[in-house]
Amino acid sequence: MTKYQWLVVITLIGCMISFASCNKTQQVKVSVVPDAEPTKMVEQESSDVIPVESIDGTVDILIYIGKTLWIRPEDAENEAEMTKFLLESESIQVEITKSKESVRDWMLQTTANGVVNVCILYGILPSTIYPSGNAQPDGSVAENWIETTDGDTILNHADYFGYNSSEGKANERGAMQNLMDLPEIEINVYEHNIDMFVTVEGSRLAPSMVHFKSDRPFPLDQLEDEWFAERILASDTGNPQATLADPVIVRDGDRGRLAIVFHTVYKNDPKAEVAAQIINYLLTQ
Ligand SMILES: [Ca+2]
Ligand SMILES: [Ca+2]
Ligand SMILES: [Ca+2]
Repeated sequence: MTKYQWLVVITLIGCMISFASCNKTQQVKVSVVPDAEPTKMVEQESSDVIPVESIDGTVDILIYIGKTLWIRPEDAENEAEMTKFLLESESIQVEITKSKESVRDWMLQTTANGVVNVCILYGILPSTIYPSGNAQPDGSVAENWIETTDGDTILNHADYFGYNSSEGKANERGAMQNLMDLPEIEINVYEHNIDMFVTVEGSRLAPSMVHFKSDRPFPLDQLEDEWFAERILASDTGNPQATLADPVIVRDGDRGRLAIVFHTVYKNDPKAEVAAQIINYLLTQ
């Protein structure tokens, strides 16, 4: 064969190989998840939840119930369903997930997207957004999420925000300290049943608020730098001049927020109603 013929043969073989391998990947994709990225498919298969979830940046509110503490999983699921129902009646897009990977993917898509997003947790911080044992004190997915002027908000129910991770080592006090960049801030873990009296603002903003006993109220007197209490719904005094508050929305200047809502041990608080009322407030700011 001439040099030219050899070239043609080699090119033809090359085309056949690339065509065959291309077909092969496409077949695999179609048989599992039609429009997912290959890397995503692997994660979804290894996850213990629903194989396909339609959670993307168009979802306003994401509720994570994969693991919970100080609230039974079935109770968290009921509260989550009720929260979703209440918000959807206001045309707010809400999804519930048990997948910590979905929480991470959604956070990455909703970081600095110009919209207020809220992530609801029940006493467990997914390790996908804040690596367990405080392995990433700065720059975690969750920290980046609350550092933009979107005003994105992590709303935590039940156990101490961030104290426990979805797996691996507990974060204890470190998570809240690192996420807020306030190295000293801590919630008193030795006291329980602290009376929280509804403030005027609390009953206006969340009509479902009633007097209750908090187990981990937020220490208002430890806020520093640009962090401030944006809304105090209940406090140890019943007015905004207080040292402890729950529920409370705290905000980092004009950036993101944390909302502590019923930090209580296995108590039947109106979590869903108050969360929905707070979110209605946040989304109209
Ligand atoms: Ca956002
Ligand atoms: Ca940090
Ligand atoms: Ca920071």
